[in-house]
Amino acid sequence: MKIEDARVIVCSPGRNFVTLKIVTDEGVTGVGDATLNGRELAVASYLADHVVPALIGRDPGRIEDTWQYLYKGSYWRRGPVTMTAIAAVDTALWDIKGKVAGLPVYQLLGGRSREGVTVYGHASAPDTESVLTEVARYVELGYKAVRVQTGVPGLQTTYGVGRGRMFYEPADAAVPSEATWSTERYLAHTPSVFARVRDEFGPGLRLLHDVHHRLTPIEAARLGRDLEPHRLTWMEDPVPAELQEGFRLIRRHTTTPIAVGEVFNTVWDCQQLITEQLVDYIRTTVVHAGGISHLRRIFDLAALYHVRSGSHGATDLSPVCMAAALHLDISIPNFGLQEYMRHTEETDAVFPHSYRFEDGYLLPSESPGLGVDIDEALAAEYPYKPASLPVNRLEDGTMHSW
Ligand code: KDG
Ligand code: MG
Repeated sequence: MKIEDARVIVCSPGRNFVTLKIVTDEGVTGVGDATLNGRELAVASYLADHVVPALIGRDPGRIEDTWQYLYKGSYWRRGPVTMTAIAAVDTALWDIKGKVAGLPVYQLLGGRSREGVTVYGHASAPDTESVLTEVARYVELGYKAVRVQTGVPGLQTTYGVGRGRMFYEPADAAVPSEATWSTERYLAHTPSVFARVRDEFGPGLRLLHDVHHRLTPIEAARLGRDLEPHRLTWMEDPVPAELQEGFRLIRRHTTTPIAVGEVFNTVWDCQQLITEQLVDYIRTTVVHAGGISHLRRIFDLAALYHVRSGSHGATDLSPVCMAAALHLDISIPNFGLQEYMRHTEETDAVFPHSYRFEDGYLLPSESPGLGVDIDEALAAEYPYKPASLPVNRLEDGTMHSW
């Protein structure tokens, strides 16, 4: 079998997505997500201009060899654009391998290690009282874990607070919109939200919170300590993680578990965090960390150090990524949680899939391969729309991490 064609499909059904579809000479096809929020066209060009020509004529069964060819062969290693492009190829080749074998991909990864993939949803609202209604909505749907984000008094907008129920989309303008941030206001407010939510919903519900890279290590240590009585499952991205040793300082002061990794691309980005046990959950994803092959390597390293998976699953990761993530999640021994933000109806229509939500779990498809596809004719009805993630400034105008 040989790769005969590979198409890069850019579309915007509800938001922008980049998808790679690989076609073999025997008519078997595979799909991979290549979406990098706000930088979609860079990956589309990387694939179309530099990767696709080298794929034609290759054996689609050689997944590892193709991964190494694209990683070592580019000379310029790592980075989100390169690793997202490699991820798309890797994911599509696993899809093809599953279809050729007549098995869902999780069977090729060792089979089930659990009955379902526990997911967490996003409850967000402008204030504490209204977020209680949103948490209740998820509990009613059967969710066992809920991420809680609220507005911060004195700030007009805050990361993670959606405009509509059960939907959140931060990439909102061609040129980045600007938000204002105050660490002081945030730290004064957030512990009281979790006190109220824990009080209302009791000890059984798993609660999570995303700090979105906005604190310094000592500020994060203080937040972690203030949140300890409310028993969070994790505090996510407390600080920007380029300085991995900075997590030692957070660890010294708090037992609130830490989850990091949605912006990481390789095992090298999380090596110190994992091997020094500075985090509890590693949140790298199929689409941004080199596909199923490389993400499994990261999770295997994590398993040696009692670190569990907690893959990113926001709406900018397409149903193709979610389908792939579920095959990995169900098979690995050290699964923790999977983020699950529901896609819009338009997105779901363009990416027909057979994974399903049931009582707080997502269940991977039983179809051969990944169990997801792209309807190319429908995708063509939703052309790309420039959209960037916002930027963030402190109240005095200083640029800050968003
Ligand atoms: O593209 C960026 C979003 O996916 C990110 O802001 C969402 O932090 C996020 C999360 O945890 O889902
Ligand atoms: Mg996050």
